[in-house]
Amino acid sequence: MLVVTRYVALISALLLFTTAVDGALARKEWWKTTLVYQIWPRGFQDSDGDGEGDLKGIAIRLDYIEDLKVQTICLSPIYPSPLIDSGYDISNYTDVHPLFGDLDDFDVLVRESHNRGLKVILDIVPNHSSDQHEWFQLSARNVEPYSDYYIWANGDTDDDGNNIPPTNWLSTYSDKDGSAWTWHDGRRQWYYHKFHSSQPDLNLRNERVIEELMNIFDFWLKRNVDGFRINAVPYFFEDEYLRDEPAAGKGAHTFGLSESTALLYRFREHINNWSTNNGTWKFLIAESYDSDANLITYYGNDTHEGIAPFNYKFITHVRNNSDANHIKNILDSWLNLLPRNTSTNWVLSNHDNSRAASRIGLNRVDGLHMLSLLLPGQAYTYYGEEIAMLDAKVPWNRTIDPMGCFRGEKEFERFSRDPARTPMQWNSAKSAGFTMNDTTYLPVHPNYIYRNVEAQLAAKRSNLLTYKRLATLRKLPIFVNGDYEFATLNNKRVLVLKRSLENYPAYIVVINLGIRQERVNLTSIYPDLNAVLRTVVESSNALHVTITVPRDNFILTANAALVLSDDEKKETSEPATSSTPTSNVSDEDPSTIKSTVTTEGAISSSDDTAKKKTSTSSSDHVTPKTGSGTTKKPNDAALYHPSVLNVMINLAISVIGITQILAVT
Ligand SMILES: *[C@@H]1O[C@H](CO)[C@@H](O)[C@H](O)[C@H]1NC(C)=O
Ligand SMILES: *[C@@H]1O[C@H](CO)[C@@H](O)[C@H](O)[C@H]1NC(C)=O
Ligand SMILES: *[C@@H]1O[C@H](CO)[C@@H](O)[C@H](O)[C@H]1NC(C)=O
Ligand SMILES: *[C@@H]1O[C@H](CO)[C@@H](O)[C@H](O)[C@H]1NC(C)=O
Ligand SMILES: *[C@@H]1O[C@H](CO)[C@@H](O)[C@H](O)[C@H]1NC(C)=O
Ligand SMILES: *[C@@H]1O[C@H](CO)[C@@H](O)[C@H](O)[C@H]1NC(C)=O
Ligand SMILES: *[C@@H]1O[C@H](CO)[C@@H](O)[C@H](O)[C@H]1NC(C)=O
Ligand SMILES: *[C@@H]1O[C@H](CO)[C@@H](O)[C@H](O)[C@H]1NC(C)=O
Ligand SMILES: *[C@@H]1O[C@H](CO)[C@@H](O)[C@H](O)[C@H]1NC(C)=O
Ligand SMILES: *[C@@H]1O[C@H](CO)[C@@H](O)[C@H](O)[C@H]1NC(C)=O
Ligand SMILES: CC(=O)N[C@H]1CO[C@H](CO)[C@@H](O)[C@@H]1O
Ligand SMILES: [Ca+2]
Ligand SMILES: [Ca+2]
Repeated sequence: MLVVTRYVALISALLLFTTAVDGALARKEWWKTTLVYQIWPRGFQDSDGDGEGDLKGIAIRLDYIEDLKVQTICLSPIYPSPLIDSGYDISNYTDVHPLFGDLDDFDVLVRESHNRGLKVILDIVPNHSSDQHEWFQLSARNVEPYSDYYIWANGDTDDDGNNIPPTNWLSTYSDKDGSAWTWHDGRRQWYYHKFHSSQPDLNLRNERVIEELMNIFDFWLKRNVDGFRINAVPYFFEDEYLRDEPAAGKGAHTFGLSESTALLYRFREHINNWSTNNGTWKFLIAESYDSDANLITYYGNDTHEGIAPFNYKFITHVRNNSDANHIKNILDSWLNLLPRNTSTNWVLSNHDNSRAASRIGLNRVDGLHMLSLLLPGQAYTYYGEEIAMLDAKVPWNRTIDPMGCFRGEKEFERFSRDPARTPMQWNSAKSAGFTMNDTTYLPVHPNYIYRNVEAQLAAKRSNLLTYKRLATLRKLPIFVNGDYEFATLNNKRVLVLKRSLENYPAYIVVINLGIRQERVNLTSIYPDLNAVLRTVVESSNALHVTITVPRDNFILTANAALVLSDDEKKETSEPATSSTPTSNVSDEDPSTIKSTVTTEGAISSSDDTAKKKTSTSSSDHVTPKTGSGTTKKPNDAALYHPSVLNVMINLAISVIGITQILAVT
């Protein structure tokens, strides 16, 4: 097994495209390493008791958001909408949905956020509007200048004289045979909609439409928003000549066209102009699940600055059975693709996908946060991820997501995104503290009784407390500007991330991705570290944690993870401190139970740990950095004199991988 430890340096003082236009003005790229909290407005906090979240509710929770140490909030759509696609069907881009409040509420939210040093960014949907938008209503009646605002076409007739759609293009929201074209009786033409039939695609080849979009940016920039998330980029353009796709639904003529990238460059230029004129720098990010090659073009070319794409590798490539090598390779290969002087971002989950705790494993959430928050670049947290909220079971008769509704009662569960959009779990009171109402817009996950913010703040260890420590830690210069390096140990079961910066002690993240305990020896990969490392942050599934660990011998139980620092003086080997917080085993994740069974009783104290060590060497597989074969260690404990063993007992760390520590009161 050959382990290649790549060493890629990211340049810290990033001055992108410093052109003559903005050369005089120092660009403040505050967003480069910002920690963004994505809020789903309907599900976050209700302020008026109607069972739906709103802007005043978000404002009420700003203390919490500030305390999380996040720096930016990103709001999913807040605009007027028939809410067929939860607000991604916009009927007016320059107003607020009455359900969420009004523009005054928005201004208050922005002001109060700014008072706390929080930035606010909005989700903009340039690909399509709602069919309730005035533009579409006028377009459907052929009123100028709107007649060409959408994608209209005549289509054909079949042998029986029925109208048939102009092309074989398919819609995402329909069943598998669903055409992306809908016949409009009024205009007697077909209109194109990649998503729901109530979401007609805008004609982005029409310069007036582009102008409208630029005006929309300006409208919100004037209201002091700090930037935008540009939604659904690869769907912007379709084949101008309306040609059939060779394979229907594969997107050859409807997905990832280079014109979509070129439009991003225009958005960037427009907003840079605004920034230059107003002396304030804005944040832009592009949402896309396109190919790596296309995503890289979003960053820009030699003449045009672009808009960084979301890095969705954790969502698209990491699963509950991903081992350390897999994750290392996925992350390394993405990082190695990045153009010079650019940075990336890390996203574990969002409103379109199963929640990280359900998709990758409840017990792995803290380890994943150690990666996403401590890797270079921006990090994104989807509301509730910080308490490891799980997908909820939403019954058919409560399902509202069109992707679920379209599939029918038998299949909806495989497609509906509602399970990841349920109300935030604040406390154990009625409706999880989300609302005073017994009825909520989607059902509350029944585990809110113990999985909630209040309980996790009160607990000795919790996902939330671990998250907050990581969010604080990531502001250190080493995480902002340092180099990074991945390694794997113990036959791919342990993933290691090292961050380093000249004149700073290194930080090492060690994650056990396996379901059994691992004895870790970092010496083979990092022989130059101090013999004793300081424990900086531990995952919440830790029961017993010591202040320091020996570099060459510590134990991580199933799915446990640690952030270690090399700043410990060699002589100050603190005695082990043990703690036994109240704990319980959750019954909600099968993998949890499995790992509990694996380690239960095996390690309940440091003594047991050491005994375990003397009795087994089975987990002691270390892959040396330069070696070409797995070195199986001899039964090392036998090599130690009893007094040496005692010292090791004191230093040994045993992180018990039972489950989350829950304060059930
Ligand atoms: C509670 O929520 C339901 C459903 O959203 C709504 O019909 C009802 O009016 C709400 N109750 C109050 C007091 O607002
Ligand atoms: C959007 O709403 C604002 C405020 O109500 C209104 O002035 C504007 O005309 C609306 N725009 C469209 C396109 O409907
Ligand atoms: C960069 O992309 C834009 C938009 O596609 C294009 O007009 C321009 O020629 C490209 N520049 C270079 C150097 O390729
Ligand atoms: C940005 O400003 C420059 C210089 O004033 C101008 O030439 C260019 O057209 C502007 N671009 C956009 C997209 O508004
Ligand atoms: C910012 O600059 C734009 C031009 O790019 C201008 O239209 C706008 O009014 C300016 N906004 C403020 C608040 O000065
Ligand atoms: C990258 O950034 C460095 C340091 O800011 C600068 O010297 C270099 O010219 C930049 N390279 C490119 C390709 O922009
Ligand atoms: C949904 O169906 C369940 C039975 O499966 C029923 O108990 C419940 O009342 C229904 N809810 C609504 C809102 O119709
Ligand atoms: C740790 O690994 C190093 C280098 O591979 C080895 O020399 C040392 O004996 C190991 N220590 C333990 C306690 O296994
Ligand atoms: C753990 O949960 C069980 C029921 O699930 C309960 O009976 C027991 O008292 C709990 N233990 C602790 C320590 O909270
Ligand atoms: C992993 O996920 C798959 C579905 O993707 C599921 O069937 C399986 O039970 C999960 N395994 C564990 C251990 O959670
Ligand atoms: C990640 C994201 O924003 N996805 C959105 C793309 O656009 C569709 C259609 O509006 C939405 O449903 C998705 O949520
Ligand atoms: Ca409300
Ligand atoms: Ca489109």
